[in-house]
Amino acid sequence: MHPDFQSWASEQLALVETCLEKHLPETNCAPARLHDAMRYSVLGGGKRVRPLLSFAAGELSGADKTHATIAGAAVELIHVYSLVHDDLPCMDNDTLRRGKPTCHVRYDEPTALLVGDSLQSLAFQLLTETNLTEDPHVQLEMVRHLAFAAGSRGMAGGQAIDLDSVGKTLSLPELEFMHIHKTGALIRAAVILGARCGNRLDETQFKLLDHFAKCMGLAFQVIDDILDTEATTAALGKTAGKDAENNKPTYVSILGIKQARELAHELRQEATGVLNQFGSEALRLQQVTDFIVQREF
Ligand code: GRG
Repeated sequence: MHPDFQSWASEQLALVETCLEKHLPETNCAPARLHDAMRYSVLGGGKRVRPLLSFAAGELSGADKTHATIAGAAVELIHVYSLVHDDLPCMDNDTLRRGKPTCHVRYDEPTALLVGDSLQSLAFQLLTETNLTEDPHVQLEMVRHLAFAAGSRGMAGGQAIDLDSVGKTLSLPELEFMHIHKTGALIRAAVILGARCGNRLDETQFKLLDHFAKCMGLAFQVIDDILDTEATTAALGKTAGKDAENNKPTYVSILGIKQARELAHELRQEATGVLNQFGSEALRLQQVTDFIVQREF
C-alpha cells in the first residue's frame, strides 16, 4: 500500500468511526440491549471500504469532508444492517462476522432482526439531519439513490436472487446481474453519494463515475470469491469456497480460478480506464480501487 494512501486512509477511517460512534444511540438509553447490539455490530470492525469510496469520490467533486463522512457513514450503516440480516439462520446462518460472534449468536435472533431494521432507519436519519449540499434537491436525490440501492431493485433484490440460486446453475450474465444488485448497488451508492456532496462534477462525469463504480463493485465480488476459495483451500485443503460449498454459484465455480483472476484484472483495467478520464484529480479513487483489488482478506 502506498504510504501516503495509508495515512490518508487511517485519517478517513478515524473520521467515519467517530461519526458512527456519535450517531449510534448510547447504551444508557432504552432499549439498552438493542442499542448495545447495534454498537456491537457497527463499531470497531470491517474494512470500511464503502466510506473510503465516499471520501475519495468526495475529494474528486470538492466535497466538504464532514459531509462526505456523513454520506459514507450512512452507506456503512446500510451495509452493516445487510450483514446482520445475512448472517441470520433464515439466510446464511453464519456464526462469525468480522472475527466476532454474529449478532444473533451474541444476542438473539429477534434482536438481530431489530438491529438491522434500526440501522437502516438510522442511515436515513443521518443522511437527512444535516445539510449536505447547497441544493436541497441534490440531497433529496441522495436519499432516493440510497433507498433505491438498498431496496428490491438493488441490494435486497440481489439477496433474493442469491437465495433463489442455491443448488442452481447460473450463467455468467445471471451471476453478474445478481452481484450488480447484491453488492454492487451499495458500492455505487457509496461513490455517488460521496461525489454528490461536492459541486465540481457535471452529469456526464457522474455517468462516468457510476460506470467506474459498477466495474469496481463487480471486481470486488470476483476477488471476494477468489479469496474465499483460497482461504478454504488453505484451511481445509478443499478447492471450493464457503459459498460454493453452500451450493451457491460463484465466479470461481463458474469460471475456475484462473479465468476468475483474469476477469478481476479486466474489471480493474476498465475501472482504471474510466478514472483516467478524470486525470490526476482521481488519484484517491485509484488508490482505493488498488486497495480493494489487492486486498488479501
Ligand atoms: C440481507 C437485505 C440483505 C442483504 C444482504 C451484501 C449482502 C446482502 C450480504 C453479504 C454477504 C456477503 C458475505 C457477500 C460477499 C461480498 C461482501 C458484501 C462481503 C462483505 O463486505 P466487506 O468485505 O465486509 O466490505 P466488511 O466486514 O469489511 O465491511
